[in-house]
Amino acid sequence: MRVTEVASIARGESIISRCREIAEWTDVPGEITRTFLSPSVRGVHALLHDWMVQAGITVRVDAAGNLRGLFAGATVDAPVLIVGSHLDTVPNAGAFDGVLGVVLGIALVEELAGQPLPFAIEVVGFSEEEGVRFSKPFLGSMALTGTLDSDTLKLRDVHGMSLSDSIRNFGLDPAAMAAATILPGTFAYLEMHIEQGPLLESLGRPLGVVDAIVGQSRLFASFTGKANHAGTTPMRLRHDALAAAAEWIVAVERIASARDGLVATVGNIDVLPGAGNVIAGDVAATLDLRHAEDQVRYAALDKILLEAQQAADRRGVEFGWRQTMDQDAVPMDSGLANLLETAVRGAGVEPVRMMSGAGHDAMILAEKVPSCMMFLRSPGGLSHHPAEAVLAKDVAAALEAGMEFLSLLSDRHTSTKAEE
Ligand code: HGY
Ligand code: MN
Ligand code: MN
Repeated sequence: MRVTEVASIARGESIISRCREIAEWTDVPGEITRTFLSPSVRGVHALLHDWMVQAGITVRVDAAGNLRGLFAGATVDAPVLIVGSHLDTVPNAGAFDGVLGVVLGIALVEELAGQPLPFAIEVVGFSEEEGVRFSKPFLGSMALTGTLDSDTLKLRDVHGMSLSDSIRNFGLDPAAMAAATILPGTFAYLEMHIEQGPLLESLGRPLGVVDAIVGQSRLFASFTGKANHAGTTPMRLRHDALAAAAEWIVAVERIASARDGLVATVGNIDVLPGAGNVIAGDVAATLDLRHAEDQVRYAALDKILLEAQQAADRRGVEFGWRQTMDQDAVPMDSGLANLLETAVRGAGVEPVRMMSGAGHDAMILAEKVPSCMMFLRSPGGLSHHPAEAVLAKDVAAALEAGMEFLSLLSDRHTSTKAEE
């Protein structure tokens, strides 16, 4: 079912302009920042709702704030393919991380022009993947897998509001979380997402097919020393929390640089009291550690924690840490990945089979639903940055590959039915 000429560059541009229209909804004027069920999400939901309804999709918002659009299959008992990604962003983000996968999902349904397939398509815009507001990622997709539990609902944001109250504030009912799980008959999940890295561009290729998503460890580290006067305290009498943290951060970089495929980031640091003429008494820092092999990541984490303890001990500073994420590497469904590879080739593009260094909702959905991911080239390898981009010709190719994928899935369903 090759898309007619519509999957042209113009079609790619129309999808890009929709992503940019969504980007105008932000919590922070002048940049793109949208966190879990923040006021700007209402505007995003309204835009997507209208586009979905025009495409013949029925729309609801579930108890976790996920936008759930269902395009019915040919029969009432038709199985369900989910096509989706997330609608939240990191602070000062680009316009395509997450959003592109939802807009492309709607575009696939639009290409069907009302013609039902042997399966329904549920286009999902997840409410929270980045983990910014409650320091816990994947809240939206966890609702679909039934793992958004009561403890998680008690998490509080920096203003002290609980996750459950933020849901109520948005006009939703956290008690209805059970109705947010995946629909009966859901047989596969497809996420189309920008690569957010340099590989596809370095190979001159527009589309990739993901084999696995790397594992992640995220934690908060704390260094507790003794604030004191910067002018009167001799160096040998100091308990400088920031000096301890600084030595640790350089050690984190050294440990990660020494192992292929290992990445470690201290992305945020808070220093108290934070005055130039006061020795830092307290430092809180984040750590994000990733690798495709879990044992490598675990071993690196042990080394990194030992380095922190030693840097603190050398200064009479206390070190503590609180893990917020321990997500093992997640392989994508090989059958779907192979089908997706065939679909990309059917769209006239030679696909690249690759790992994902970025986390995605697919790693949560994969616990319950065979999942696959298609990557689009990231110009400059840039993401989590306002200059994040995507090429219209690559979006057109992704749409055409997505249509090929639907066609291959339809053929598979039709032949399975015939055998029954
Ligand atoms: O951090 C990540 O890997 C993803 O962009 N949330
Ligand atoms: Mn992201
Ligand atoms: Mn993302």
